[in-house]
Amino acid sequence: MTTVRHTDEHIEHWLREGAVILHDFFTGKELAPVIDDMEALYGHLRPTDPDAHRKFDSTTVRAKQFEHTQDMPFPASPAVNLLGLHPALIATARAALGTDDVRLYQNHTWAKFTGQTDFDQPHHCDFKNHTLTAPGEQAVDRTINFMIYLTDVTDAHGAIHFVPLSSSDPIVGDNRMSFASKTDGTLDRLKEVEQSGAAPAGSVFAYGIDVYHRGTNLTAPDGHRFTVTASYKAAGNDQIGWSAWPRWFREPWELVMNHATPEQLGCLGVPAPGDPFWTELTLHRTSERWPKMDLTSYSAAINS
Ligand SMILES: O=C(O)CCC(=O)C(=O)O
Ligand SMILES: [Fe+2]
Repeated sequence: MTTVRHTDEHIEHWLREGAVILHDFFTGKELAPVIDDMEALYGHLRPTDPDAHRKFDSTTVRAKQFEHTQDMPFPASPAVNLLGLHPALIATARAALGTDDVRLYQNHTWAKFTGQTDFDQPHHCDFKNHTLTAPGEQAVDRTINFMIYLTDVTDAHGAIHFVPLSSSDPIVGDNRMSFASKTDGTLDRLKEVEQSGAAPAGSVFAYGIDVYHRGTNLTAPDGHRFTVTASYKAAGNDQIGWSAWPRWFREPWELVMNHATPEQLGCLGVPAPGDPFWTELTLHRTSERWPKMDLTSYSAAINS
């Protein structure tokens, strides 16, 4: 298994266009336990009515779109908890952001079922709930947001639609409203040039918070779309936020803490082996908190 699964062309494309599809990023073997986890988390929520996809309740659309999302840690197996921290994703985030010191600041699972609601969205940029200002211009100020496809995502399975920057710039220019305006024609013009992010399971759609995109509806009868979203920023980029990981301390963090490598934990803000944070006392207190966490490399770095 190689750690680097992106090419220089992928990174150049992402930097230039703000979005790129990475095909065949994860293997079926890697996804299988994650799909089992998703079934355990969401499978029972599948609509039972075979005609459900014809009976949307249009009054509750927006809230219902997000009904089956959860933030890490997920009460399932380590597989789904560690997918967004896969070393190959970390490598792609590092290359895209131009720094080795990256942080995972958002990680959620999302199950969408045909008929659950109408998943159609207007074109928008995600910076609205990732920062209080606007997307930064330098690579290090940007974020890379990975949507990992656990299931085949065709247009009938609600593929994300997006507008590469070279197509949106002539339409919006310097303006970057979170939601494209319906009244001045911007929304329609973006839709005219949008591309589909449809791709098979194992693909990853990588985009930035400055890219116009929208969710689309699932129309395949009995269809479902399972995704994991993992978003990275450069360490020290305090503008960007979503999750404060320790906030949900009652959730099953042992699924992450007992199974993640120091590299993966570093993406959650845990200091690397050799960092002055690690002393005999902090090691002792951490092992008291997480008795099954492997602290060997942290302790070895103190004693070396
Ligand atoms: O799930 C999708 O395809 C896109 C959803 C989206 O863009 C959003 O909720 O911000
Ligand atoms: Fe979005």
